[in-house]
Amino acid sequence: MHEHFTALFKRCRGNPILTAEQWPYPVHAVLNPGAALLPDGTTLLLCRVEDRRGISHLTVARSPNGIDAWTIDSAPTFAPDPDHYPEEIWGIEDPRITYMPELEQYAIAYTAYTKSGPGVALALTPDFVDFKRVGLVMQPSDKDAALLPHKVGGRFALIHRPSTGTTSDMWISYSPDLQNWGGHQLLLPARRGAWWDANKIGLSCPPIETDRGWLVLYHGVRTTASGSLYRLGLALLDLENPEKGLSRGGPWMFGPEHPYELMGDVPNVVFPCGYTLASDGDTIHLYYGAADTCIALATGSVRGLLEWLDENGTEYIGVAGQPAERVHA
Ligand code: BMA
Repeated sequence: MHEHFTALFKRCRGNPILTAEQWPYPVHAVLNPGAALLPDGTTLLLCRVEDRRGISHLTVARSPNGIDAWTIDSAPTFAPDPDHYPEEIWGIEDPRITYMPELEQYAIAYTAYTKSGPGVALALTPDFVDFKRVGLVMQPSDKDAALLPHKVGGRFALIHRPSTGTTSDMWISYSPDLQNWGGHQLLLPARRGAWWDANKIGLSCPPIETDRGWLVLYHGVRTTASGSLYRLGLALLDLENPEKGLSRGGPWMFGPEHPYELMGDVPNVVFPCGYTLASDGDTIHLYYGAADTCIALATGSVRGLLEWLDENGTEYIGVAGQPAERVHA
């Protein structure tokens, strides 16, 4: 198992690559960044920044190689606006970025921390300078959302993670206009019992489009006597109909191991919200929050992930919409 960890994703030697100390203004922690590779080759991270009140905003960091030499915006790039969007009263968190060719804009799905708990909000931007909010699209409790880059059956598709109290599973919903959402279907249920991904899972970075299907990295939360363990798993969804699951990994494939992942505000957390794909079409740079304190990078490959899933995946039974109990005992 351990071999697979190191073979699948290789941590950057410079980890953590971004910390609060590097910020141009006083902040408490930087974590859980969304990522985009801009047309000029610049890697852009939209970092969640927690201030010294506990409220989060988003700030852009840019690097020519995606590893170091980061230039960080000198003030919050995208800040909560509770006067106009009351759902952002307690901050905005954990952005996932999807470039939408049809809109010629980047769509950002983020958590709006409302007085009733976390909900999913959307915003659009052509350049990460001007942002236009769509508003709250999924009411609390819901989070861990990303848009697919193309319409499915003529509608936009959003993966998200509503919580029912007893279980937190991944769902997919559809919209003609990004504002009105329906057609809700269970996409990937949390497992049960002793599993590493029992009871609570959520999308990590936006799904990765491959010729074999949508490669989905998700986090599983194991509740223990001394807190939660956040680890990563893999699933593959049909390209044409993402509701159809093709394969799901048994074991987790990446988990907290290094000191910066094991110690911090929330120990034992690796939490990716973004990746970039290199021009070879295969190399993945996965950006993740470590222990809710700093930002780290690990590098993997699409081919490697698919091969791992061939070895470690099980065909997953049925199509979304079935009760979780019947899909995974
Ligand atoms: C989740 C989110 C993430 C966070 C993680 C670990 O529920 O709040 O922002 O990184 O918990 O604390």
